[in-house]
Amino acid sequence: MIDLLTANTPNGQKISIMLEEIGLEYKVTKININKDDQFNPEFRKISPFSKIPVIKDGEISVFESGAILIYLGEKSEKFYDKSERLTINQWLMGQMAYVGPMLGQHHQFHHYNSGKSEFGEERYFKIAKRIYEDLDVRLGQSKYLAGENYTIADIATFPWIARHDWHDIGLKNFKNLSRWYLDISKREAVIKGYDLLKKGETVPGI
Ligand SMILES: N[C@@H](CCC(=O)N[C@@H](CS)C(=O)NCC(=O)O)C(=O)O
Repeated sequence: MIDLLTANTPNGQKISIMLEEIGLEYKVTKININKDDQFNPEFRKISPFSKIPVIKDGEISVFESGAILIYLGEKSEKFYDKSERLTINQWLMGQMAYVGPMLGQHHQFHHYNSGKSEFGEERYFKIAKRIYEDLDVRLGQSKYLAGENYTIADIATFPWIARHDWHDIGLKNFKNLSRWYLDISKREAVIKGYDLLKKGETVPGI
């Protein structure tokens, strides 16, 4: 049984979606990041940057959502096909290093703290729009980010685009990205994994 230590954020949802997709038994341990649970010394032993998500699999613990997706992809031999790894890794790293962090800043300036910094709002709005445009171009060339198959790169990216209401970029104007989003949002594992805290959270439509 895998223990998923997490919160209901996009980075947390990546892992619950993956666990639902591969059908491994898991339990969720909620880390309340609004109440500083992440700084608990016990948690810091397995999460050196004091961040969710983390998984414990017996004696093994893994932090960083990209590393967790790779670990689970290798373990289950699902959504991380050996022959496609070079391409999957590029889209996964792009999500980890660019798409997630930039959209995360856009959430901070545009959604949570609008009116506090014109520079921050403009900068991250522009970057978020570029991300939508670039993903739309890619998804005009292939069905999923890493090619014709649904992979951990899609699982990593989906929960970030699911916050599209906060982004105000207009997801429905991006034909290929919308097609990809709607396709993934219908998956049973995605619907279940999205509601990881069992609070009735539903995947947003467009
Ligand atoms: N690169 C990390 C980012 C994780 C991350 O930013 N987690 C946030 C929630 S989405 C967190 O734990 N924040 C609490 C804090 O920074 O104190 C990953 O993908 O796992």
